[in-house]
Formats: sequence, structure tokens, C-alpha cells
Amino acid sequence: MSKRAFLTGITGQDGSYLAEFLLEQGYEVHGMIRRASTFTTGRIEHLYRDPHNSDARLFLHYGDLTDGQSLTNLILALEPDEIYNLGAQSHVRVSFDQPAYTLQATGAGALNVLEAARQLNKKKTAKVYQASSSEMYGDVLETPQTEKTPFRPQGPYACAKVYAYHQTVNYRESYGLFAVNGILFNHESPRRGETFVTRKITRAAGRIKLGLQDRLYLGNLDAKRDWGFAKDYVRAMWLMLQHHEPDDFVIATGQTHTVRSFLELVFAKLQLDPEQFVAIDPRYFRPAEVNLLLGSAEKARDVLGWKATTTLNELVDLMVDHDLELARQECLIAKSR
Ligand code: NAP
Ligand code: G4F
Repeated sequence: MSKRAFLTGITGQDGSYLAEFLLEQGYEVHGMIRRASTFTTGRIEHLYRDPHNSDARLFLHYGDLTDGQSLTNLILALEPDEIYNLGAQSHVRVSFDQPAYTLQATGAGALNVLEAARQLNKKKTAKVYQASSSEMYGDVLETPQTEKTPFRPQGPYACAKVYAYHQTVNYRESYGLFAVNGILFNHESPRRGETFVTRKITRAAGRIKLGLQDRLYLGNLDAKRDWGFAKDYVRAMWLMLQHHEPDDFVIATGQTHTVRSFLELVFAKLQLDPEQFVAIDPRYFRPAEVNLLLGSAEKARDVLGWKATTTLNELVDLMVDHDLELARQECLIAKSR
């Protein structure tokens, strides 16, 4: 019989790649989605078949991380083998505007997932993956950051993730739940949300190249990030749940670059001059910044056999090609009107 996975955050970047990966592995995949006034399933549409067809293996259910009761009902009814908690208010800048909601969705939401898994555990063991973040290291206390580096969170999002991290460890140690933290450093893709800096840059560069936009406004260009490819990273999530014992792992490339160098790489690929098109807008600065992230994924390499396989240059190529094509389609639509 095939394994059953339950995903929160299935409509997001990572959820879509993970659902794709799990379906390829023969899993039956159940995703929780939120009700919205417009469709939010664009990233998983290509995976979705009529649920009444006998070969359908992807099923969607309404729910919300802040609604513990509906989440518990879903998990108890579905009895999944593996639970991946990828849902979150995941935008760091937005978390300064909505700290209480971020705590509910990103922090308490994770607790709701763990509590539901604990209840299910009385009947059936379900393994839990918690999407922890390099943002927890904040004002970093050592470089590179490892599983042993203490956290020094710098904002509401990071504080909520630190809470979720510790609850995951707590449920493992207190109740023997198979619960793991993947401490993932920034990972990007053509499916990255358009308000995160890498995608904001590649999307704008494609539109500028084709004359659809003439300015790109950014914040702090000096921050350094360890950027990998999301498709590589979801495999690591799965590997953590296949390991014989629950543990926490850093997932990173081991390379760090400034936002400025990412911008220059993208613009150079399209023969554009950033000086001509990029302006700084103080609205995009944060009350507290995380200046440097650089992870060591040595433990994941040694224990799980995982390592990043996509270079930053390859990632930029993937994103630029995708977003140039998107801009071309925009031009065609504009012309046909
Ligand atoms: P994303 O694209 O922003 O996706 C977030 C997902 O969470 C979406 O499916 C969203 O649903 C869902 N969500 C938001 N609030 C929710 C709520 N209250 N109840 C249920 N679902 C909710 O994020 P991502 O980049 O895929 O990241 C996946 C996870 O990894 C997140 O927890 C993020 O914090 C964490 N993480 C990400 C990175 C990274 O670099 N990408 C690094 C470390 C950790 P809607 O579509 O309805 O909005
Ligand atoms: O792309 P970002 O918004 O990502 P950030 O803040 O590092 O958070 C992402 O990675 C975390 C892992 O470390 C995840 F947990 C989190 O969910 C999210 O996926 O910003 C990256 C850097 C920051 O230093 C920011 O100040 O880019 C800088 N930046 C400069 N201009 C900008 C902009 N960020 C955004 N979003 N928009 C700008 O215009």
C-alpha cells in the first residue's frame, strides 16, 4: 500500500515541489488549503486531477493552521504516515506589520500540528516535519551556522519559528513523537513568491528588458544570504523523515552572496545596467535586519547523504529564463487587446 502524506502550505513554493516529489515517489498526497476569494492553487494545478478518477493521488481539504480543531479533525480522519508542516506567514518584513497573526499562524500553528499528531499517535504513528528557518539565527553568533549555533532571532517571524522549533523538540522528547526540524536556509525557484527579493528582482528584470516596467525599488542590498534551489531542498525534507531516528538538520549550500551581487548577476544576464533602473526605497528596510546567513549542511551530507546540487548561477538562469518568458506572454496579451 502506498504511503499517505499530509501537507500544510501545499499552495506555496515548497509545498508545490514537495507534492510533486511525493507523487513521483508513489505517495498519496493530501494538502490543506485556505479558503480565499481567488484561486490559490496555481502552483499545483498541473498535479491536480479529478478526485473522482481512480488514479487521482492528490487531494485538497479546507483548513487553517490557526484553526486547531479543523486541523485535528483532518489529521485524525486522514491518518497520514508523514506530516509536513510548511504552512506559515512566511514573509519577514510583513511579520513586523502583523506580529500577532504571524505568531498564531507560524508559531501556534506548528503547535496545533504537533498536538494533532500526538493525538493520532495513540492510534497510529505519524512522522512530523517542521519547516524551521535559518532566520532563527538572526544576529548570528557564529559563522557558518550549524545545528549547534544558538538562535538570536531578529523579528516576529523568527521569534515564531524559534517557538515552533522548540515545541517540535519538546514533542519529540516529551511524547516520543517522530518530529524533526529542517533548518532550511533561503531557497528560491521560478515558483518563489514575487515579494521575496530574488523573485522580485528576476520578475522585474524580465519586465524591464521587454519595456513593461522602468524601475525596480529595493531595500537593503548589503544583506548576505545562502541561496539554494527549492527543488533540491524538498528532497532533504523527505530524507529527514526516512532516517531511522528523528533529528534536526541544517540545509544550505555553504555559499553566501549579497543581495547586490544577486541583482548584478540577474541584470548582467539580460545586459541591463542596474544603475539605470534600480532605486532604493526605505519602505523595504526592516526594523531589524539579518545581515549574514551562511549555513553548514555537513551533518545532512554525512547522515542523510544530501547536498545541494544547483549553483547560484544555475538558479539565476532558471529564474531569469522563466520570468523573461512570463514577460513575453504579458506582451502578447497586451498586444492582443
Ligand atoms: P510560501 O511560498 O510563502 O508558502 C506559504 C504557505 O503557507 C502557502 O501555502 C500559504 O497558503 C500557507 N499558509 C499561510 N498562512 C496559513 C495559515 N494560517 N493556515 C494554513 N496555511 C497557511 O512559503 P515557502 O517559501 O514555500 O516556505 C515553506 C515553509 O518553509 C514556510 O513555513 C516558511 O516559513 C519556511 N521556510 C522557507 C524558506 C525559504 O527560503 N523559502 C526557508 C526556511 C523556512 P496561501 O497560498 O493560502 O497563502
Ligand atoms: O527575500 P527576503 O524577503 O527573504 P528573507 O527575509 O531572508 O526570508 C526568507 O528566507 C528565510 C530563511 O532564512 C525564510 F525563513 C523566510 O520565510 C523567507 O523565505 O529578503 C532577503 C534579503 C533581506 O535581507 C532583505 O532586507 O533581501 C533584503 N531585501 C532588499 N530589498 C529585500 C528587498 N527583501 C524583500 N523581500 N524585498 C525587497 O525589496
